[in-house]
Amino acid sequence: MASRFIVCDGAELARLWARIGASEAEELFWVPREDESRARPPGFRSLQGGLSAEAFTKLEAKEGDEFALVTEDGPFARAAVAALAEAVPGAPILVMSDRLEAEDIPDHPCLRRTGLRTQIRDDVDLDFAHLGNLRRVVRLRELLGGREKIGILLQPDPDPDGIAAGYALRILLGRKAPTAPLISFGDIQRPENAAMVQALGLDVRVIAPEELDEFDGLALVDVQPTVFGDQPPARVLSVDVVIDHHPERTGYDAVVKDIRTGYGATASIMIEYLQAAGTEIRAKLGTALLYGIKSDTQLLGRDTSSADMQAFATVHTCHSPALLRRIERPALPHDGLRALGRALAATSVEEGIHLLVLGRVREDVIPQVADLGLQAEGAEWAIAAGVVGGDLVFSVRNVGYVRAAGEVVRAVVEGLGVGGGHRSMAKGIIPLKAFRKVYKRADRATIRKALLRAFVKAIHADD
Ligand SMILES: [Mn+2]
Repeated sequence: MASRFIVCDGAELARLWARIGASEAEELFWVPREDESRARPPGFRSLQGGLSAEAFTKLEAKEGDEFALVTEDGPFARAAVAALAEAVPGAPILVMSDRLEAEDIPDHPCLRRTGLRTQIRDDVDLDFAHLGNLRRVVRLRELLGGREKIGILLQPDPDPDGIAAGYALRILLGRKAPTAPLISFGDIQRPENAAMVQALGLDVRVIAPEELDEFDGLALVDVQPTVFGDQPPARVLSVDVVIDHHPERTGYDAVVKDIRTGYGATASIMIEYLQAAGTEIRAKLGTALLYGIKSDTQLLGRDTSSADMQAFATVHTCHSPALLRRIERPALPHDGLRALGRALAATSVEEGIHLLVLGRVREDVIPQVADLGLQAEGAEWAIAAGVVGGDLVFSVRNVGYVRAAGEVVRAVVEGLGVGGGHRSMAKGIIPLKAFRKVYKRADRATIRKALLRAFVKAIHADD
């Protein structure tokens, strides 16, 4: 267990600290002022030898321990930071003061300033959490700073959370795409996600495992090495960095590992890093991160922690609503709109189901039409279907208090194709070949009839 060492300047500040409510994991020290040597505040030990490197060395701090300096005095802060930096190089320091400014405090790689008299216990814990994030950022920058080319590896078929978190890591490292590209073993499949990278002007490069040799640094974001099949490439089993929120896996080595399974999104971890490092979050990055959290947590619903809420609130203040709209509502091609017009002309809601059959369309039109379809009066279910390549593809939405969409779609495609999803959103794909085998033809009228019947049956399966 890591310890926190609190060093207070004089009895008055020590008593103030005691009022804030010291926690048990903290070791409390005070440095008496000239006339105070007898007034030891209860619970505090005096720092033997004053503000010297020897005094701090005697505390025997371990890797991961943290320090807080509680003072309003410039010379005290300077002496303490210098002595600490000498005794425990790189140890994280929180300077708590209402009077000291940045220029009162010497440069230190892992130091954070915060207020004092306005603090309550929760603030202090939050400040230490920020300090812990800063320590990780310092470590990441130390580790990767000198590398020529760092691969930021995402899961195959990268999702918005992975893309946003990878992009955030690149910004955090002060890099650009050529020296820290986003890479993946498999291309982006979902049209919504392709729309995201396009709107953001990002690029995810698909590489073969052999191509990892061109990188002298490797960071995995939103994924862990053993996800890449039973026998992942040797290069990914020993990596520099893993930052993820999925259940922790074993069987690999990472120099820096930060896995927070309680978080709904890796983007939330990255937002904490950016904040702790004081890195400006510009609109493009803010929008990517906001969309990453939103999509991984289904707008702060599923698997959301208070950390995700905080992170979401942080990026909400710096995102671009226009850019977010472009990601969530990508431009519809005109022939897609005409197909929608034809489908709407014959619209009808039967047994709460609003089914729109579009004919041949670009794939990203289909989910957008399904969203729109649910707005029809009386609709509990909306299904948008279209032909993409050699497949019949359909997106499904429901109002949320009916049978789960994913379950229904799995029942509909059983024996014909693939499909799945969540409570209120799902997607299915049936190869036209398989469809024709059963229904003889695959014209719009046949598709409409077949899907409607299959959905009515699946929705009312247990009634
Ligand atoms: Mn994720």
